[in-house]
Amino acid sequence: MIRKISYVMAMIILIAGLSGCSSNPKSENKKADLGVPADNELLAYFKAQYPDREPVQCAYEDITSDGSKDLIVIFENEKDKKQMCAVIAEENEKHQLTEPIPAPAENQKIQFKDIDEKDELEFIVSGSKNGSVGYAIYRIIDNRMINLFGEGMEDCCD
Ligand SMILES: [Ca+2]
Ligand SMILES: [Ca+2]
Repeated sequence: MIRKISYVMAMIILIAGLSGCSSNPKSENKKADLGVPADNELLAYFKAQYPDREPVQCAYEDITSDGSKDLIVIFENEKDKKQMCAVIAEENEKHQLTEPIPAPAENQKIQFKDIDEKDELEFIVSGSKNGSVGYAIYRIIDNRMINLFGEGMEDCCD
């Protein structure tokens, strides 16, 4: 009798294990690459400050010319609109967040380029919305993300 019960138990465990494997959700892998490791310190800071904002694309580089790397985050806000801001790394984790500005709705890409070959490193944000593409070059000035030059951003941003 005991042997029969343990046999049934073993079968149940085996079946549960198999079905567990086959029904493993594949959506876990669907999440696009953020551009930085999930344990990035500034990304963690951003998420802690704004749990309602879902990062979709990030880039990690020193954009304030002070030797510490900062983080640019394109995210989806509470209203499902894409926005972006920068997390400026400061000592003692007193990081500064720039005011969010509109970001491209789809195919967001962030590239770094020192366009004037001096001072702060500039960055280019590009993307699209319903087939309209746009890009703009930004620089951090007084803790704000300033659009220096661009084309079509109003058509591709949310
Ligand atoms: Ca910096
Ligand atoms: Ca520069």
